[in-house]
Amino acid sequence: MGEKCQWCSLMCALCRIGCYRCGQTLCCKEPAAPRPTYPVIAIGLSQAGKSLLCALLSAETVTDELQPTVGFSVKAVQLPTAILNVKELGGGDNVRKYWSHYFEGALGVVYVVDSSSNDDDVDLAAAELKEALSHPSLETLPLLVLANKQDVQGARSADELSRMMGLDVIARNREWHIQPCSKNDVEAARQGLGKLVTFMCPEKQAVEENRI
Ligand SMILES: Nc1nc2c(ncn2[C@@H]2O[C@H](COP(=O)(O)OP(=O)(O)OP(=O)(O)O)[C@@H](O)[C@H]2O)c(=O)[nH]1
Ligand SMILES: [Mg+2]
Repeated sequence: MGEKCQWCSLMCALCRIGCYRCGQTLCCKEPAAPRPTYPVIAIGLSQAGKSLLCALLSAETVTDELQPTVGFSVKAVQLPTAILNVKELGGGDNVRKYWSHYFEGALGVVYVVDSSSNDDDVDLAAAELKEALSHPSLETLPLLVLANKQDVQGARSADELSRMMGLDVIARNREWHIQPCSKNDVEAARQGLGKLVTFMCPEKQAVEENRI
């Protein structure tokens, strides 16, 4: 073997050792800590956009026209520091009276409102939220209100919706946040859910603020 070839073989061997060591270092890295899972319920009047948001947040492709939810549907939403098992309850006039059957075990409440709906529907949405939050299973749980359908012309801002619904009164004695979002801005909804996580687990607050 010529002197050059011997030199090449030596270099290759050194490279292989280097790669092996790198690999070892990578392998020896601590595995990422498992993320906690929180069960939350998502409620709101029919057509507020709960199913679409839940599908988009759980990275599902939505191809067909959505049907009103009958009973409930559960989707896992991945966040940087937690996984939310979101149980969406159908919001139709005939099914809202059954909401309370599904409240037990929830650690947080997501309330979706169609920000483009008329005054009467906003009032109805506020009344239904007030009633739901008075249930013993939800009495102290943190609340995220998603002011959805911000893409619709004339949609109310989150502040306006909050004032109209009287959220500061309805949600007093609990931590709450209102987040504008739409099917075109699902990341905003994801940020809102991140905030809800910080309410459910305050020590996550610092981490979440840096990572979401
Ligand atoms: N323009 C617009 N339309 C939306 C948005 N979100 C949902 N929609 C539409 O609103 C309709 C109702 O959406 P759903 O997600 O089925 O509403 P829901 O709250 O789950 O309704 P129920 O299951 O009956 O309680 C569908 O036609 C959606 O495509 C949005 O952000 N903007
Ligand atoms: Mg639905």
